[in-house]
Amino acid sequence: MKLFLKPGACSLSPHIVLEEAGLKYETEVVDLQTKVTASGADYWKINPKGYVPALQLDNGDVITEGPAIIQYLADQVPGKKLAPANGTIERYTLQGWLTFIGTEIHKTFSPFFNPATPAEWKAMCRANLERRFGYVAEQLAGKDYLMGADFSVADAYLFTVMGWAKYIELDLSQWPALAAYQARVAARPAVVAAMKAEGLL
Ligand SMILES: N[C@@H](CCC(=O)N[C@@H](CS)C(=O)NCC(=O)O)C(=O)O
Repeated sequence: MKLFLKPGACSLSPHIVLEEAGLKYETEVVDLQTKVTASGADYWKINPKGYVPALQLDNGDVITEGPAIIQYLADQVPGKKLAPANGTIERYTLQGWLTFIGTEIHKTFSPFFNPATPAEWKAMCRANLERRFGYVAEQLAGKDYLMGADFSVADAYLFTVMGWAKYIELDLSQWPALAAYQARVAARPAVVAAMKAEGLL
C-alpha cells in the first residue's frame, strides 16, 4: 500500500500508525500547491478532495480521511491493539477522540496556515485551542495515553496536531500533562522512524 503525504502535515498520523503496525508500505509526497505527486501523477485523480492523506491499497482502492485511514490500519493488525475491537464501547470512545481531534483541534489550527485569515478569527481560534488543550490535559491526568495504558491511533493523530502549536507560538508546557505526553509519544521508535522519514528530525 502507498500513503500519499506532505511532510509534517496531518498525514504524519497515518505514517506513524503504519510504523506502529509494522505493515509493508511506501510513501509518495504530494505538492499541495500544484496537486502533482513526486512521481508526476495528478493527485486530483487519486484523491478528488485534493488533500492529504490518502492511502492507496494494493488492489487500487483508495481510502481518504485520516481517522478512517488509521482505523483501517489498526484493524489490519488487531494483535497490536492500536484500536479497541469494533462494536465495543471502547471503540466508540476512540472514535469520539478522533472526531474531537479532527474537528476541535486539527481544523482549528487550519486558519493559521492561511495567509488570508483575519487576525480576529485567529484570536478566536487560539482561544478555542487553549480551551481544547486544557480539556485534553485534564483527560490525560493519571494516564499514559488517551485511551489509558495503551498507545492507540488517537495518540498518533493528537501527537501530529499538537506538533503544530510551535508554529503559532502556543506554549504547550503551560499544561505539564500535555508536555509529558508529547515527550512520551515522541520517544516511541515508530514515531521517531516516521518523523525521520519525513525529514522532521
Ligand atoms: N478531513 C481531512 C482533512 C485533511 C487536511 O486538512 N489535509 C491538509 C494537510 S493537514 C491538506 O492537505 N491541505 C491542502 C488542501 O486542502 O488543499 C482529513 O482528516 O484527512
